[in-house]
Amino acid sequence: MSNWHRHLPKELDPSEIELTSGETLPTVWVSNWKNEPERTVIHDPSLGWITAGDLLDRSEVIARRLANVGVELGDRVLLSATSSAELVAAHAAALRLGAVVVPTNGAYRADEVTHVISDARPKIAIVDRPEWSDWIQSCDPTVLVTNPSVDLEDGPRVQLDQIGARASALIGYTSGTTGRPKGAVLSHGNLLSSVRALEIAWRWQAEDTLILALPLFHMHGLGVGLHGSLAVGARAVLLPEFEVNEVLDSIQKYEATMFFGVPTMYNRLVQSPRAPEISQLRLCVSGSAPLAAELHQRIQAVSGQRVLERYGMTETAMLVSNPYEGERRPGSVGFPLPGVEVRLKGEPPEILVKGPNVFEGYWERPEANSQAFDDGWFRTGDLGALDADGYLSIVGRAKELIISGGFNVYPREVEDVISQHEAIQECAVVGEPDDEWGEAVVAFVVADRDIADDEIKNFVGDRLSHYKRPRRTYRIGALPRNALGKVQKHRLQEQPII
Ligand code: MCA
Ligand code: AMP
Repeated sequence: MSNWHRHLPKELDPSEIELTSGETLPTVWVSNWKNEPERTVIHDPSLGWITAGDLLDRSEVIARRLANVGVELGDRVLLSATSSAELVAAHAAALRLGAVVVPTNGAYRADEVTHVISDARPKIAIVDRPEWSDWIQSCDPTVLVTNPSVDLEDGPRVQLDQIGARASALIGYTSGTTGRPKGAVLSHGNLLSSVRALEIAWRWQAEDTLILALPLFHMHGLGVGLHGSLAVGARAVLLPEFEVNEVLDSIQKYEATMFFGVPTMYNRLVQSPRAPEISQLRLCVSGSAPLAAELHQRIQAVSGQRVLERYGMTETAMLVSNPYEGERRPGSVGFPLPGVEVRLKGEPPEILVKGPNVFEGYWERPEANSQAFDDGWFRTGDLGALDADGYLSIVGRAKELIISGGFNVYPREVEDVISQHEAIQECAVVGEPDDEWGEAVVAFVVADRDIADDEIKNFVGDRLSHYKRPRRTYRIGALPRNALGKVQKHRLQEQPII
C-alpha cells in the first residue's frame, strides 16, 4: 500500500518529489540560515525571538567548543534539557560537527540515565538537571557534563557540515517489545526524508509559525516539530511546558498557524472555555497515541478545527497521516506519507513498513535487528486494519506497551521495579483506559499485606520517571496464568480485589 499520491497537492507531479537529496539536516538548515540571516526562527521562552544568523553563529561557536574537548565525527552527545534556543543551538552544533545526538527524557531517574550512558557511551552530556551530573559521572567518570549553554572554553575553527546523508544523526532510546531500552539509530537521510514528506503532505511553508509545547527529547517534538520547522525555514515558538492558557496566548501573540500535540493535550485544550480560539490555526496535528474519535469530534464541535491525526515511531519517524485536503477521518491515521510503503501481514495483521525514513537498526543489537525486520520490512508491533477507502486504523498492539499522555511505558520495566518491593510476591503491570491519559499505568500485585496506591507509586517514582508510576495498585490473590505458567494479562481485570 503506497497510495501516497493522495497527500500531494494537485499541481505537484509525483516524479518531481525528492525526499532523499543526499543532504543532511544541518546542510539544509544552514543554507536557510545563510539565505536570510535576519529572519526570526525560534522563539525562546526567556530570550524572545532568535534570528537565523544567531543560530548560525551560535551553533558554530558551540561546535568549536565541542571539538575542542575532543568530540569527533560519530561520537555520541547526550542532550537533555527543557526547551530553549540554547538547546536548539547545541543540537545543531553537535550535528554540524558530525556527532550523533542522544536525546534523553529529562524525567529519567538514576537507573534510566545510567542505562543510556553505559549503552550509548557519549563523550559529553549536555543536561540541565543538577542531579544528573553525579548519576552520569558515577556511571562513567570520563563523560564530560555541561549545561545547555555549553559553557566550555572556545576552540579554534573546525570543519563543519562535512558528513553525508547516510551518517547517523540521532540515537533514540525505545524499548520495542522486550528488555531494556535500546537505541534506534537514525541517519540524516531518514530524518530529512521524513520532514520533507511532512512538508509536502501538510503544506508546511516558511510563513508558518508552530507552537511547540512538546519536549525536545522525543521524535514528536524534536524530529517533527523542531527539525521540520528548521528544514522548511519556518518559525517555532518553544514553550517549556504545556499549559493551556500559555498555548492559547501564544497562538494569539505570535499569530501562529500550527500546533502539534498528543491527545492528552487536546483533551485539556477542549475543556477550556477558550477552546474556540484554536480555530484560527491553519493546522492542528495529533500523534504519539490514539486520538479517540469522540475527542476528535468534540474538538471539531467546539472550534471547527479538524485535527489531523498521524502515526509514527522512533524507529521510523513519521509513517502515515490523514490528508491535508479531503476527509480527516476520526479513529484513523490516514494514508502512508510520501515515500513510505505500508503493508499488513499475519493474523492479527501487523503493520510493516519500508521507506527512506526507516532506520537501519538498533545500536549494537544485532539480535534485535534480525527480529525487527521481516525481509526488509520493519515490524512496527502495531496491529492495523484498512477500510474500503484505504484509510489505515491502528486497532491494537502486538507489543506490550502502555502509552500514557504520549509517553511510552514498558510494563516489564515497571514490573521489575515493583518486584523489588519487600511486601510484593509477584506483580503484573497493564494500561487501563483513561479519559485524560489515554491509558493509565496500573499494577496488579500479590502481596503479604495491604498496599496503598501511594506506596507503590512512590516506590516506583523513586526509581523510574514520574509517568511510569502506577496510578492505581490492585491487590489480588494470585496472577492468572495459563498451563505453561505465563501470566494472562487480559484476565487480570476479572480477578477479585482483596
Ligand atoms: C505528567 N504526568 C503523567 C504524564 N505527564 N502521568 C502519566 N503520563 C504522563 N504522560 C504526571 C505528573 O508527574 C503529575 O503527577 C501529574 O501527571 C500531573 O502533571 P501535570 O503537570 O498536569 O502534567 P504535565 O507536566 O502538564 O504533562 C502532561 C503532558 C506531558 C504535557 C501531556 O505528559 C507531555 O509532554 N506529553 C508528551 C509526550 C511526548 O512528547 N511524546 C512523544 C513521544 P503527580 O500529580 O503525581 O505529581 S514520540 C512518539 O510517541 C512517536 C514517535 C510519535 O508518533 O510521535
Ligand atoms: P515510540 O516508542 O515513541 O516510537 O512510540 C511509537 C508508538 O506510538 C507506535 O508504535 C504506536 O503504537 C504509537 N502511536 C504513535 N502515533 C499513534 C497514533 N496516531 N495512534 C495510535 N498509536 C500511535
